[in-house]
Amino acid sequence: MSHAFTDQDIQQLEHGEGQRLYGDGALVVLKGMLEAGISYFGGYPGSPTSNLIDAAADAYDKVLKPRGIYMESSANEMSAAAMCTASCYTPVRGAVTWKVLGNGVATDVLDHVSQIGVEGGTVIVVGEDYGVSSTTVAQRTLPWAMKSGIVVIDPRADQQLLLKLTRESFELSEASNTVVALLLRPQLSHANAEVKTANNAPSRYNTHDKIQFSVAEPHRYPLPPNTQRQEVERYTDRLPRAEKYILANGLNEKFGQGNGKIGLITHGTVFNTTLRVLSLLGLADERGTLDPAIDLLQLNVVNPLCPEQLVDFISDKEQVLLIEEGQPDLIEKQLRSLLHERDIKVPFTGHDLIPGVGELVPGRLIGPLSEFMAQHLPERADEIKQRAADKLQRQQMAAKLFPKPVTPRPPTFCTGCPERPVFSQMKINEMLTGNKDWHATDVGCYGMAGLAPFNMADSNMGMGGGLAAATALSAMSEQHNVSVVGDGTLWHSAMNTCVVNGIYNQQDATYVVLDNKWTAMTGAHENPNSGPQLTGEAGGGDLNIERTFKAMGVKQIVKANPYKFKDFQKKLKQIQEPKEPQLRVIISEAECQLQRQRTVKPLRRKMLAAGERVEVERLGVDNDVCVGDHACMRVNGCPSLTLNESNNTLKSTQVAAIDTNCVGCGVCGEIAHAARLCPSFHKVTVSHNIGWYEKLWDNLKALLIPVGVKATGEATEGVG
Ligand SMILES: Cc1ncc(C[n+]2csc(CCOP(=O)(O)OP(=O)(O)O)c2C)c(N)n1
Ligand code: SF4
Ligand code: SF4
Repeated sequence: MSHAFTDQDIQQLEHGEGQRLYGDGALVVLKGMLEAGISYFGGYPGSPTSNLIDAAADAYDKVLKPRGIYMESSANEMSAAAMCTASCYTPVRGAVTWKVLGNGVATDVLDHVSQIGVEGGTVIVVGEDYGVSSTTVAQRTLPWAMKSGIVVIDPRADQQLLLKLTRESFELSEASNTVVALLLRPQLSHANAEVKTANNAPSRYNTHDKIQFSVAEPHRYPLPPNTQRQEVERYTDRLPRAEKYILANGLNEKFGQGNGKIGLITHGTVFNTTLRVLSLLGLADERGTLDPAIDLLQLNVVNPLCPEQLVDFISDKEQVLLIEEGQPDLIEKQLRSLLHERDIKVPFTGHDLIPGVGELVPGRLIGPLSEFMAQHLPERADEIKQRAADKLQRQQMAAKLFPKPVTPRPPTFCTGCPERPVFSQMKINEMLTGNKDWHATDVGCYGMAGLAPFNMADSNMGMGGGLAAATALSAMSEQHNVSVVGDGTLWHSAMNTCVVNGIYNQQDATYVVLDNKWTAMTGAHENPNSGPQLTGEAGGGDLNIERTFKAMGVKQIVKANPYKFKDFQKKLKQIQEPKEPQLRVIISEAECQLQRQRTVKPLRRKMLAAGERVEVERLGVDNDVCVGDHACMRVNGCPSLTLNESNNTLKSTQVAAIDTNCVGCGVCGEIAHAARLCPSFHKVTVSHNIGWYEKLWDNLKALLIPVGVKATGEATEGVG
């Protein structure tokens, strides 16, 4: 694993009452869990909560394991959700984590946990990414949680409050026997701050102090007639108890002097955006003190809402504005219906003014908020409008300072990535044969094949659903089906959803398994294919992909090295040759380059420091030979393969060049060769700490051919 946290970071998790911890939202949440006395933790990685799994894994040996906290590298979100069963039947506290998309994967199991109810505090830390900085589908956790009767905590961006609400979420869960989802948005997860800590609490039971005997009560078994009774209990008893706890413990917060005529209602990190905009409009100071005309109710809990608190806040106002982010607008619908039921006549504004779709960043909020404030604070209207206009003007001025728009930087494969050549191969095949295959991708780095320069992924339908997304299509289309999956996704769910489904239904397809040994896109996490677990402990069993396919009855299966172009292309071609309809598998085996470099580079530094000989390979482009048609880039896209001015002033375009980040994977040279493009690529071996004899020989050569020798004593050698 990429080990994101230092020993000093982790050591702070032991801090007690009144001490300080400096760290990101993930570290703060982990500290909150320890202060709450959890007995188990698990989950599945995904941004923006991958760092929580990293923090727990990095803390495992020193903090979690000695306390007897069970930590699991869950196979997927459903496995993580199932682990929460421990809290249904015993008073142990536990937490799991996944990103918002994982809600869907966990649902079936979690619906059972939620319906039965929990004895011990049960918290899911959901990576909420409504602004979709790193997610394929824009969605909120709220609608999902509401249908499953789950409490949702949506904290404003304040790490101290996050620490408190993490602890409180376990209390709230126990007070209401309800599962709690704690939303961790990127604004909190990836922001660093200092917090004051409290003592860690011992867990009730753990791997050292084991539960002697536990037996589930029959009435808590989820089958009719218990099902109906549990449903009644959930909505008439448990959630109302949650509501009482929220009120009694002040989980929602009021800001302002309490007698303002304008009431604003915010939730989550929308609070911080609103305060920023109010301060730009001159209606709040930098520290968040509001203009006396304004009161604000911040909903840190968005399900359930507390009607009495809302009515109390709204009733004495002249105007109320709800600033709710995203769809469906469930807070607004509930509030409007509450005002209607109670016959409250206070004018209420919501998505009729505030943008209803998309993240509410300050630039999108300043227009509607200034309009609202200018209308309802007429004596300040000119100043408010002027401030909003000034802000807009400053933005336009800043934009004009750039002679050209900033170059877009769409996501792309890393330098030397082993997945890129697979798509280069497919692209070249298509160019050579004129046949366009149907490519269903799955969820992982390879999903970027849908972007430039490949533009060749046809579908991307959710984790583990890739090949299955192409069953009907492969049966009904003349096109070949060549679909891809990563080892992480294969073990997450595709082995069942796609492979079992495909074999059973005689799907005619070629399945390319990108075996890079890691769940790479989340920041390199272990999966059953990596061997060890996230914690570094050994994984049980030998989950070998090739043997598993064979055992499942796949007859055509072959392994290939994606960097060996000719061999890979031959095998890919062979396996696609028409035979009876069946699932054919090609395993592209090469480690994630980013992760490989994390091992290689420190090792190389160590060898250099010890004076040992080190050879580093790189590719280069001959500036004089390159004609500048950029064809090599169109089927590659390696960030190290870039552009340079030509030495020849007669050439009308820039020529290709390779920067010093090149890891020498050789792919661009192979592409140039495979696509019969040009002979301008050459491989260079940079040798460090060479011996005296070699140095002498090189110097002699340099006298004859004055290129290739560096004054530092490093020798370079062209190898064709
Ligand atoms: C349901 C769900 N859970 C988690 C994620 C987060 N996620 C995005 S890419 C990815 C890694 C996939 O790993 P793998 O298939 O091995 O592909 P690689 O990134 O290694 O190429 C994960 C877990 C997600 N998008 N959806
Ligand atoms: S993280 Fe690894 S698998 Fe993903 S693009 Fe980078 S090198 Fe390729
Ligand atoms: S050899 Fe080419 S494709 Fe490989 S890392 Fe270097 S520039 Fe990129």
